Amino acid sequence: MRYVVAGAVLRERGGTTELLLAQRSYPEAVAGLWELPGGKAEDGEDLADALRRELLEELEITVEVGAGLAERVVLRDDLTMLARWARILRGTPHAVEHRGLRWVGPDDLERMARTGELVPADEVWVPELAAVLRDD
Ligand code: 523
Repeated sequence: MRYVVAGAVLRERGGTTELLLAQRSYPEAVAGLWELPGGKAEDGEDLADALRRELLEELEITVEVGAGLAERVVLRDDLTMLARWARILRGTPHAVEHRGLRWVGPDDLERMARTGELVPADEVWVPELAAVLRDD
């Protein structure tokens, strides 16, 4: 089994918590839609290491990787996607491979899910993400 690991990157802003979303630039089917940034782990690569590597490559940030979100998504027979909470230790996110980046609160996130602006596979995380964004 191969894994795609995505990061739920949070920041504190004026007493509210925000989540980083990244807009995919490829493939055609999902270009323009927003996702939790991440990518495929190499065979045998520790999943936290894989997420740190992907976010450094894609966003030029160094993150601390935390616990996993509850839901996992089967993308294909041989490919499962999961997400981990993450916090920026160094750097400001830049869209190296993405079309754009944005920070959202729970209302924005839920609205984007309703209007089909998220990568479909990522919709499974919206309830847990929104709950944490509201609680924090
Ligand atoms: N997803 C997805 N949501 C999400 C990510 C990071 C990835 O649905 N938040 C899917 C999209 C692709 C697969 O996972 O089907 C691999 O993601 P990708 O392309 O971001 O990972 P890479 O860059 O490691 O893989 P390659 O493009 O194959 O190099």
